[in-house]
Amino acid sequence: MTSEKSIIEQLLQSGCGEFVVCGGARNAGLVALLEAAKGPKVWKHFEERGAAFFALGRVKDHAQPCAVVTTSGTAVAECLPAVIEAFYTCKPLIILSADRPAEFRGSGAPQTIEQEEIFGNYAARSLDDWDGHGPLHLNVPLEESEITCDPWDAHVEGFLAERRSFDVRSLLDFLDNGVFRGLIAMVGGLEPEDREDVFYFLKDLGIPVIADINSGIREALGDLLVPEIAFKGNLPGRILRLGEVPVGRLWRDLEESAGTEVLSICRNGLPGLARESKVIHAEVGRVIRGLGAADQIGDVRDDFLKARPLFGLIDEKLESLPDSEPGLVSLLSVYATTGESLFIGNSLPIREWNDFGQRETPYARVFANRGANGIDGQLSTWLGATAETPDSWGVFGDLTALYDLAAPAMLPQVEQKGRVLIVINNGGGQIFEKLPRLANLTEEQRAAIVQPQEVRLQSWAEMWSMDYLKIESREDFDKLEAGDKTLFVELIPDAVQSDNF
Ligand SMILES: Cc1ncc(C[n+]2csc(CCOP(=O)(O)OP(=O)(O)O)c2C)c(N)n1
Repeated sequence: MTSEKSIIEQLLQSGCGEFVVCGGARNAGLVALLEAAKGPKVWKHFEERGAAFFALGRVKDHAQPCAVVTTSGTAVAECLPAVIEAFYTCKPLIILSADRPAEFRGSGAPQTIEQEEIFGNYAARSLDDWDGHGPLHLNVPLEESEITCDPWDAHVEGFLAERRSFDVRSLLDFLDNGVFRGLIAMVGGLEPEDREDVFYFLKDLGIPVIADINSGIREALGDLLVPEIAFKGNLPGRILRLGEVPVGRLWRDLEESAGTEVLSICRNGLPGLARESKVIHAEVGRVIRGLGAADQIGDVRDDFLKARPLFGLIDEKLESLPDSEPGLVSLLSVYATTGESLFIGNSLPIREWNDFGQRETPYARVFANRGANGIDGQLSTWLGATAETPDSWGVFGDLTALYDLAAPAMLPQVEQKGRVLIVINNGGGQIFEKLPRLANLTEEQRAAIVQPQEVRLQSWAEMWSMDYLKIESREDFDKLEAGDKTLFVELIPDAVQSDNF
């Protein structure tokens, strides 16, 4: 038991105060010790993939490390998707895996796999090599000795990730000569602590802004906000990207638009484009503070003049097709302002919220999982990120929800008051129906990509003791009322209206 205890103590000293423990014999000593410890918070889950995403959600919530504790074998491998997501979003997710003793390696003995480097370059492999800006994997070979442990006081130290150094010169240059060809900002997902700095910076610059819902500042931007569609085929000379890679189509089109210079300021230091562009690798808020006051640049190409009327056209369309998917998402965006937090799972709902969501009332807290754009583990991440937050709203596509069907197993451990889980059940991966590239495929070929499905999810809601509401039209929203138990809303858009939209 001494090696188990010392490894847990090292994690506590590194600022890890929460653990998600999964069942197994090899890790039973670690689990028993954590259960007996006074101090750390311990969550329990039977399914390691969901557990790792839930732990990632905990990291998102309080910006402190959280560890998943697994047994040996494929249990460790189940954590890979969450580790990858944590890598691209620089989150201190820790995987503590029990392994069989060294002499078992390569033996093919039961539940013995090659665990040591299983996460490749995605995770640091010792506390000494870990800077706190991404995942850490501690793989501990353990004997299966008898377990005895008494209650013990475990002290959790504060967590501090290493500070990155950066140079603001490239940002200064970017905001200086050359802006006469137009400068706009594209704001992707932002960390909560970066939002205020970004908001005031953009106000000072006075430039047009395309902001994703998970930036957390979209609705506060007022007149600076412009719809992405205004720039299709009409790109400015420069784009300043702040935060995570923007979700919309326009960013992808930039790949082919060498005439537009791009500067990204982001935590993971990755350009998000395969073509030439510049990057400042640091926390966005710190870079902006490092710049000091920013001079007004304004709208040098009259983009506001051209872009703003488009909002009016969008609103007219929403009025005329109220039960289309955009119509229902638009109304949902109004109802969701009553929540304490909002999580949007996959690409299409994020794009729809960006384009059609209400633009007046900021949401209290907004989250998404956009590091690797996976549709896996989304519900689990949401539950982790809002485990202690009442009135939490989460919005997901149907395939995204079907991917994480066991996630509600965590509901009894998390805050359920006012919780609203919304699945937009449009019968498969409708994002692919919008890809021009697929327009010439046969029905069968398209079906293999869209994966249409016809399941209704009411019985899933019953299985996990959630309340259930089906919304098929604007009027059905009158019945939407959150209670003490999680409310599951199955939102089924009118397919014909959606097509017309
Ligand atoms: C793990 C994973 N597998 C596959 C994909 C590719 N993918 C992106 S969106 C999508 C469809 C999502 O469908 P749904 O959740 O129903 O949302 P919709 O597009 O209909 O809003 C798929 C399969 C992915 N991003 N992640």
